[in-house]
Amino acid sequence: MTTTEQIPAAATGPDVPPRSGCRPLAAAAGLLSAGVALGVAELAAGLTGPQSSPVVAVGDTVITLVPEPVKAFAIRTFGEHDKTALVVGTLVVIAVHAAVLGVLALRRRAVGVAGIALFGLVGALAAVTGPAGGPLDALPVLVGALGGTVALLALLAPLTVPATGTTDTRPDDEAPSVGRLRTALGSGDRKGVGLDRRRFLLTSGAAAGAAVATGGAGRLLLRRFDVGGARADLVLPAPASPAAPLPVGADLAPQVQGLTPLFTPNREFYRVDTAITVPQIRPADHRLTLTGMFDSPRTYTLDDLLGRDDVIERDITLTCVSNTVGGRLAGTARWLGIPLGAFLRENGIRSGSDQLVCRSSDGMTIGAPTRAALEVEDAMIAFGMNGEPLPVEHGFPVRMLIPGLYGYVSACKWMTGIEASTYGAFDAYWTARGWAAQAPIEIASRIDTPAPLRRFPAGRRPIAGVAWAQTRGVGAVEVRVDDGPWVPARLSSQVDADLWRQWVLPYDFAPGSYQLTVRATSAEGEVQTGERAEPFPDGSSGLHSIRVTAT
Ligand SMILES: Nc1nc2c(c(=O)[nH]1)N[C@H]1C(S)=C(S)[C@@H](COP(=O)(O)O)O[C@H]1N2
Ligand SMILES: [Mo]
Repeated sequence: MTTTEQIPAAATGPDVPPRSGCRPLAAAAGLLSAGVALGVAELAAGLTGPQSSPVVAVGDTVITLVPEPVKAFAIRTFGEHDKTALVVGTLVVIAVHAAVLGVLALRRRAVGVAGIALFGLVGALAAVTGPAGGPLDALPVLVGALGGTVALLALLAPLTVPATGTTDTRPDDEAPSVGRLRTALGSGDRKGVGLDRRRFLLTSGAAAGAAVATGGAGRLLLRRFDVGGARADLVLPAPASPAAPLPVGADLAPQVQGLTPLFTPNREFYRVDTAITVPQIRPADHRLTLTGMFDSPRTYTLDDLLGRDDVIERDITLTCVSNTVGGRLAGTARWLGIPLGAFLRENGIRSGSDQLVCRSSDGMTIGAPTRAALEVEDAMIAFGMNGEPLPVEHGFPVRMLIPGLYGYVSACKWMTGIEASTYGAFDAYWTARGWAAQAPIEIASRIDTPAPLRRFPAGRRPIAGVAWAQTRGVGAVEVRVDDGPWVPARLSSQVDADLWRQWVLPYDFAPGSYQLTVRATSAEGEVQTGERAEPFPDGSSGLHSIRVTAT
């Protein structure tokens, strides 16, 4: 081998056959480059907004594109953590690709650069076409891709320094020069290329530092989009029509350990939505715009809504269509807002409209039946939840609620628009994905205590839980032990037909194993069906049944 063969290799790098022992380091170089890319992108997103952060943008697109069964599986498996799982999944995919790209780029730099460019393009496309995306949102991904490319090339360079051997054993601290390497080293395992381990470590340290610093700075910058402070400063109006006082015995939870309380604290309230980053709407910037089949549609500011003289306070149990039998995707709160029906009539809603397309700032569309919006008592546009402004995760500053309908066809969060439309004219987000266009909440009941598969000492203990049949009301709850008769449980006092009711049945457990099953009957006499159905496409059904053991 002559020196003239080696020098062009030094200039181009990629065409030098690298030592196979370098592969793990090249994979690490890929990973670090991805870190730099994400960090730099996060920093840029600090300027353009959270929706343009690449992992968020890609995740948003994944949510939009994945088939419903996969989404249902994610909600079933990860519950409230479905989006964390998605972000982690996206990061794992990026990491694996980055490591592979690093190894490929060891031989051919062009492959690495092309790979990153491809990733950048996909990310940019995702950001721009995302639900809240604009052209500017491509910037962070593209800047990040550039940063990643620079990092990758810098990290791979010390893995393929042109030499007649390796530089592993190079004793001094000076940066190597091609000439010195060629002369100083002779013990390499491969001719033509060497490894400068020290320079690789230094460059790696710099890359890791850059990733952490840019990512951290981006995170800090992104905080300025948070509306937590503005939310805390918001003063809610007093209701012209307060919630009815609770009857005695409305909440049995203080007496029964493990029983779900009547009201769900805000921070424990279930959350289901497609938003990876929670939309942050400043109260001063919020507008609720009416469009479509109205005679006199208007745009409202938040102050317009808060300042109305028909503010109501109502207790409503909200339920998700994705709730499985015995599941926890249901919660009760005291909501503050304005009556939806009156609001729609005031704006001259036309009789031809059978669907309200509610739009949120993150591009979600929730299609609610106009008739229910007009006729269901206590349907509302809410801005308060359990005595506070809506938590940001629950739709701050404004959301919709229609008792008796699953959240995906009624409870639009971060609501910025209501279009009076028809089912014929528009398929809302979930309908376009195969979920039923209209979906009243099924009668449901759940055993909270004892917990499934629990072992406990024999003796008397309560079997207890909750049941709901919004707008109809729960009339009765019965429990069956093994194949025994249905035994009526004691119910908490009914607060409102739109609220769940707790039920309790004290039972003497002799030592042994038991199958406990619960069923509810609505106040109208409809008995909860034992026929099992999955949530898709219009809500689960079937009886909650658990096995426990007394010892
Ligand atoms: N903007 C927006 N609103 C939304 C959703 C969403 O994904 N985006 N999900 C709906 C669904 S499926 C349900 S069950 C309820 C849940 O409301 P919560 O998270 O406050 O419990 O919000 C509804 N409103
Ligand atoms: Mo839902």
